[in-house]
Amino acid sequence: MAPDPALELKRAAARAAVAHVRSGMVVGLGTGSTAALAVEEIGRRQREEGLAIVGIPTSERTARQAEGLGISLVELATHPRIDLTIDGADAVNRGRLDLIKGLGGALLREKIVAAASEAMVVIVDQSKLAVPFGASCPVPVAVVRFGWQATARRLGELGTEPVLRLDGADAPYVTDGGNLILDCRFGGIADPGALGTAIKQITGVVESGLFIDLATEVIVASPGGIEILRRD
Ligand code: A5P
Repeated sequence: MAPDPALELKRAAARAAVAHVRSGMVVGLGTGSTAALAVEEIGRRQREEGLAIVGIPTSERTARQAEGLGISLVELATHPRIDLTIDGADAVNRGRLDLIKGLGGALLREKIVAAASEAMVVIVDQSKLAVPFGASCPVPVAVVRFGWQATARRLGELGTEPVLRLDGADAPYVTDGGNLILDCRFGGIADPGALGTAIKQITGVVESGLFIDLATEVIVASPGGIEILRRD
């Protein structure tokens, strides 16, 4: 089969991210198709270069992939300080490096792992840099099941029409942590930090997919090559 150029670019970005990984590190393992390429590359380096790390997965899906590759997994309880997390994103705010994450449903564990990390390297393709920030995708919000309709109404007061995420069988999508997800479109987001705070203040909200001040580097796979973005 002919190689897919877009996939090869993402693979190159994943390799650039995994180049930051050194033996002895505790590494946060992200979720999504792009993060999976980084996990694959860590597996390759373990096999071919003797890289020795332990990983903390951000989802059950990633845990299964990592285990299949022979990557040792540990828990935050025993390894509360993560050296580096490598993850994907659904949208990136160039300059500030704010992110929207959670279209893959793992935003809560992803944010807990990112917040415990010394550095967070994010891998995306160019489409994730669409402007204005937030116009291209909803902000996923994890909410507790109890009274989710009331939580959705309160979120609506922030100027969005929350949509309950469904799984393939038209039942509510349930996260690894047992929560529901409301996808909230805000259009362009002028002040992501203020919006993230406002969402978080609503009772019933567990976490929002707005990641503020967490990414330290974004590696963009674009047709022109790999572009590295750092915070202004
Ligand atoms: C998972 O919950 C998300 O935050 C992913 O990081 C995000 O959806 C990016 O996924 P892709 O790399 O598959 O686009």
